[in-house]
Amino acid sequence: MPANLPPQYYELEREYKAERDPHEKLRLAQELLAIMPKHKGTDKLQADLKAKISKLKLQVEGPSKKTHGTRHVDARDHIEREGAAQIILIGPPNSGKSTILDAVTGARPLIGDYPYTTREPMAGMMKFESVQLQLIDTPPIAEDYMEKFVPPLVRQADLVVLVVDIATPGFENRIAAVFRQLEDKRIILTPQPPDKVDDPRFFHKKTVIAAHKSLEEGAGAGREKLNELYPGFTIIPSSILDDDLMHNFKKALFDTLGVIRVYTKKVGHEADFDDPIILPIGGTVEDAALELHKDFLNKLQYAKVWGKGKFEGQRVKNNFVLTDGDIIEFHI
Ligand SMILES: Nc1nc2c(ncn2[C@@H]2O[C@H](COP(=O)(O)OP(=O)(O)OP(=O)(O)O)[C@@H](O)[C@H]2O)c(=O)[nH]1
Ligand SMILES: [Mg+2]
Repeated sequence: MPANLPPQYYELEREYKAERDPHEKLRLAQELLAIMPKHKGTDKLQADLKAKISKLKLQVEGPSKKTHGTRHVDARDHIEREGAAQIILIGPPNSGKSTILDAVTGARPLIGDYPYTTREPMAGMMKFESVQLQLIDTPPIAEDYMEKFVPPLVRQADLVVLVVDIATPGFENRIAAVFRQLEDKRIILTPQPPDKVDDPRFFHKKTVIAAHKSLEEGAGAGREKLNELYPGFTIIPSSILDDDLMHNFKKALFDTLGVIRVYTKKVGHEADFDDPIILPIGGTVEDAALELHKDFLNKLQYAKVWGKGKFEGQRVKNNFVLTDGDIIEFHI
């Protein structure tokens, strides 16, 4: 099976190969692993890379680490993905990023009515219906300030949420600073990454904008301005003052990810609605089988599917396209 690696992978790999400093090389290897698509075609590549990472770790964290002048590896520039997707909250100071993490996950970040409260990244899990999504809160980005570990975290995430306080005047400049800072690090925040990238040195990151504090005075005008300035972007209103709005916010994030939930069912049993298989939109029976286990597909005789607009228990081929909420029964 072909590896189908994105162009950014090759660019990062080039940097990795040219790098001589083991600390930096380790960081790049971890980043390569994080952005590598995980499927059967990349199994060997993943294994090779993991072996290299172990070696580099030994080199970096072994006896040599006591040598004077060696740089410390920054563990903050990589957070292991958990759940169906990794979503990163970024934005200007005091916009409400930590408050959102606090409101929708079990994580308890520091919240302050002053800028630069958050100094370290923090992850939390957000449950939307049957799906667990990982959210990462980050320190702010401003004209003259961005922590070094923020760009690598942005590159690894599946989705960026740019949190903007639309009730406080002057947010246009504060958002522009976020775009600019990341562009300086060759990251383009975009509503929809292009299929074909002209310059592979640039990462295009799928981004939505959270129009936060949207129940405050002046937020209406702010929202209009935001629509005008960023017409192509999905803009999601949010405010921690309204539970319904936060529910819609979660749903909008899930919808933006473009994934479907497929529930499995054993022959003669009810479907398991607690732990769905998560697939991209357009995912097939074959993809679902591969998600379960890579050997599973070889053993698969046929599958039956239940779902909206289908015959109940319809017997389907491996290339059958599944839709959100389908139930699948594998026969091996
Ligand atoms: N009115 C209102 N205030 C909010 C809302 N969300 C957050 N706040 C307040 O905004 C202030 C900043 O919130 P934080 O969550 O600390 O903001 P942050 O973006 O994490 O800030 P930094 O860590 O400095 O980047 C706090 O006083 C919050 O109580 C909201 O929806 N409505
Ligand atoms: Mg914060």
